[in-house]
Amino acid sequence: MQIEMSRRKFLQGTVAMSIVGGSAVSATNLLAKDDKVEKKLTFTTKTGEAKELKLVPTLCEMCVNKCAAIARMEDGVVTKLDPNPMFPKSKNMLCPRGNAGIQALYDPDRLKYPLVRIGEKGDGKYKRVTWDEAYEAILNGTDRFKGLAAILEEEEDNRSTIGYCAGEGMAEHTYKVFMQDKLGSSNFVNHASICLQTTVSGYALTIGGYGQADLENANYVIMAGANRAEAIVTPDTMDLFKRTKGRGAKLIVVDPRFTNTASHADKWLPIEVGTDLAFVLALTYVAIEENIYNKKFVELNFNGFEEYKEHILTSKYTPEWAEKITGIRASDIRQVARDFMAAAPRAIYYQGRRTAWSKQDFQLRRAQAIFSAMGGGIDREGGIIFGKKLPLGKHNINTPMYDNAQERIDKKAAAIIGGSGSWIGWRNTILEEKAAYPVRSMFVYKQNPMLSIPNTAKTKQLFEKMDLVVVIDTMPSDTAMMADVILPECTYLEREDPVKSFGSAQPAIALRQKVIDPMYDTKPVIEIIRGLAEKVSRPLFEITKKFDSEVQDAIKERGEESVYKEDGFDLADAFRHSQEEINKHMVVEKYGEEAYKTLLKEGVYYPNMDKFWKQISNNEFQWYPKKERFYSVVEGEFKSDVFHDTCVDEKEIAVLKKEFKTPSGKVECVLPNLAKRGVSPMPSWDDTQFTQIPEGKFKFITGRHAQFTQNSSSNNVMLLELMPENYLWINKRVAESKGIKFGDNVEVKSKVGQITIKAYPTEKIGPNNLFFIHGFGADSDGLTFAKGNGAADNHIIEDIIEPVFGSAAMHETIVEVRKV
Ligand SMILES: Nc1nc2c(c(=O)[nH]1)N[C@H]1C(S)=C(S)[C@@H](COP(=O)(O)OP(=O)(O)OC[C@H]3O[C@@H](n4cnc5c(=O)[nH]c(N)nc54)[C@H](O)[C@@H]3O)O[C@H]1N2
Ligand SMILES: Nc1nc2c(c(=O)[nH]1)N[C@H]1C(S)=C(S)[C@@H](COP(=O)(O)OP(=O)(O)OC[C@H]3O[C@@H](n4cnc5c(=O)[nH]c(N)nc54)[C@H](O)[C@@H]3O)O[C@H]1N2
Ligand code: SF4
Ligand SMILES: [Mo]
Repeated sequence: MQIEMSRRKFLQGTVAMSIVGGSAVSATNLLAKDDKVEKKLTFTTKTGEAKELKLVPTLCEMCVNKCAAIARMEDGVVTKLDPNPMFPKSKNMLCPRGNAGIQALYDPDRLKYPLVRIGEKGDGKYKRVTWDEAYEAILNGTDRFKGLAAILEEEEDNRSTIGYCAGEGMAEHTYKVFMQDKLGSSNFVNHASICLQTTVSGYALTIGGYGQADLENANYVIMAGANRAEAIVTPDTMDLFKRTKGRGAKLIVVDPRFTNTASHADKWLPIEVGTDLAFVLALTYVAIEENIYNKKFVELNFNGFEEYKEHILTSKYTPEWAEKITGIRASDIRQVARDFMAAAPRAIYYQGRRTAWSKQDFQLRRAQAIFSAMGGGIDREGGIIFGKKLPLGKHNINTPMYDNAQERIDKKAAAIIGGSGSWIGWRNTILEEKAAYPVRSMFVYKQNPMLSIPNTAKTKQLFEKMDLVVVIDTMPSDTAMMADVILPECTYLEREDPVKSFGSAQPAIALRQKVIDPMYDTKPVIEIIRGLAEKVSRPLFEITKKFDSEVQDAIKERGEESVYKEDGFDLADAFRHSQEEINKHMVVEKYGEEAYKTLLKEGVYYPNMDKFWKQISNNEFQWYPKKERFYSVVEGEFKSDVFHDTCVDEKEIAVLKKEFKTPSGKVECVLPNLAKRGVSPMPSWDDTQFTQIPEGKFKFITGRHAQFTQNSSSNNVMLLELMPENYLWINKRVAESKGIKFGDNVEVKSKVGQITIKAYPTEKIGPNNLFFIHGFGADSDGLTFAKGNGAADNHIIEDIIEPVFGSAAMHETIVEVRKV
């Protein structure tokens, strides 16, 4: 109650007021006061009355989309964020979270200084230290924990003993360069295996790339389990609703919940959770049986279609068969298949985004890709397109070789483990002591695994087991509370990040520039790493010298200094240049000085922007004239070599395609190499991989809300005012039968945990499922506004993995519910 009141008071003022309010209401042991900052906090201003006004183009980092924004600075305070109309990806849009990005900067609970643990792990007791003291603690430990030097000495220079993870972000690569290329660890996990690994890989192996759904030009869209109205993805969200509003495109939504996207659809098909594969196989059956697919396109572009056709027909994947599994009427399935093919090639089975659903997810994505391609809507207007990516200049790195570093530990966790691994498989391999060697340290950058990986109890155990945990974050997250050393990064508005090229039919380069100097004692990750590299480089090289016979031989031949410098063991050499210098070099090398100037001024650059870009009406723009866009075919063969902004490492996809020998330019119906790994070479339904729901229980599902980003924005008071906590969606009749009313406290329990949450009885979910929004229920004492709001789903979601890529299967957990 206390918090509720202060929250309201907090929001009464202007943005600048909220800075003042923020300092008044925050008081935890993490939030020691800083005199210099206090002076800044007494500053008040109102938009429009400032002496000095500065507009700085930047890129939003409130979620993965990276919309272009313009920050308004008034007398040194960021007072507003507006959309930047120059960027074709975000199309002059900033969502509510983008607007509230200002509060990421002025959040009173922000991490302000480097901190070193002085209490027990998890109890939140930290000491403020200087950056050098923090680096010293990482290198040599304290009386509470071990440092890198001792760990690497004991592990005889096996660099892979230092595990590391990262959330999606523009500087993820910089961090990876340090941890992997320079420090030498192979043990990396990131968001792919808890997000989009199955769909990106499924599409890459089937049609050559994940591509982009050209929703702006499609006439028929099947959106199954993708919630574009609430889980915002640019430009898809804007393109889709621009078309569906004017009824220019027909939208079919398949989702066990009546989402806001479903409310904009022509048809909502509620589906039994985990059965989409049966739905798609039946759509394929209808298209084949009724001979309504695009034969010319299939003939030109498919490999193995006859075999697939045979497989679909002999397996009898009929709509009647699928009805029993999916709960969707056979007549609806027939209608959707017919309408889809009638609208094709301007018809798309949307690829999906967070596809960490069920054990059959990879085959589902393959089946979707094949069905979509059967309409011919690949690499042409209104289909799935590959477009173009504008190249950037190169920035070379001198990478050392460590003879004793071993390969990653989770290779056996699933059939195909790529460079970003299986988060759950990796964690469980360590906990079950199945790894070939111990992983003893964990570096965490911009990720909150305590709340984002299924089965929080196990993630906690992982951090407890580690000798050294280092967390680089902007907020005292639940994960930061498990750290030995916390390194505070400044927020995105306080730094320039690596320049980025965004591929699409309308490609562009965009730059996140620094809007305001870093507040408190925070810095960008590149500077954090530079300092750490300078500190640890020599002492860790001493350990390599001791255990690495290759290095010993090289030293005998060429002398120590030559090996240290020339072979890349100087870990700081990759970070000598500032981010600004690197960005300038990467743009100027390819496009010249003028292009770089345009990029600084507008935040966006693409060739011919000055000629192509036009404002058409108040909120309508042209980025590229239609004939200048990059669609590569109208008829004939397609090219699928171009990668998209999928936040999965492009190199990894290239390795995958090579490994599975998918000749570029063909739709691959059959992948014989999959069989060698025990995976079906063609999409087929496997009953044994389907989780039945026992009587009286429910299958739990998870998902997003338009105003929050995963676990990133849970302390943002601007957003919390819109929705302070999450509620359990429970079918109205089920709730009635259990005597559960709106707002009642209920307990939801699974095999791995239990949570308490308030109930929201609704018709928008069927009787077999329960749902609540992901991203609530934080437990960190440092988060004044987020702590204890609603419940965290990963406390109850089981750590079940999808067997092909080791992705999380987040919708396979059986739960029970009772009123408490
Ligand atoms: N506002 C907002 N926007 C975001 C994000 C955010 O956190 N907040 N996050 C970004 C990120 S990282 C991602 S990956 C994307 C996620 O984008 P989406 O994948 O579109 O969104 P989700 O809400 O995670 O899940 C989609 C839907 O799957 C449904 N579903 C569950 N089980 C099944 C099933 O078996 N079959 C079918 N057909 N549907 C099922 C759920 O009810 C849910 O509505 O959003 C991005 N955009
Ligand atoms: N149950 C369930 N689990 C899920 C999902 C779900 O829907 N349900 N969604 C899944 C999906 S799609 C994804 S992508 C993942 C996302 O999971 P994560 O990759 O863990 O991402 P977030 O939860 O957004 O947490 C990001 C962390 O980075 C910090 N941060 C934000 N900005 C910065 C910055 O500029 N610098 C630094 N250093 N830190 C910063 C935030 O404070 C936060 O602690 O979660 C997955 N897990
Ligand atoms: S969708 Fe919203 S939160 Fe995500 S980058 Fe764009 S404005 Fe920011
Ligand atoms: Mo995601």
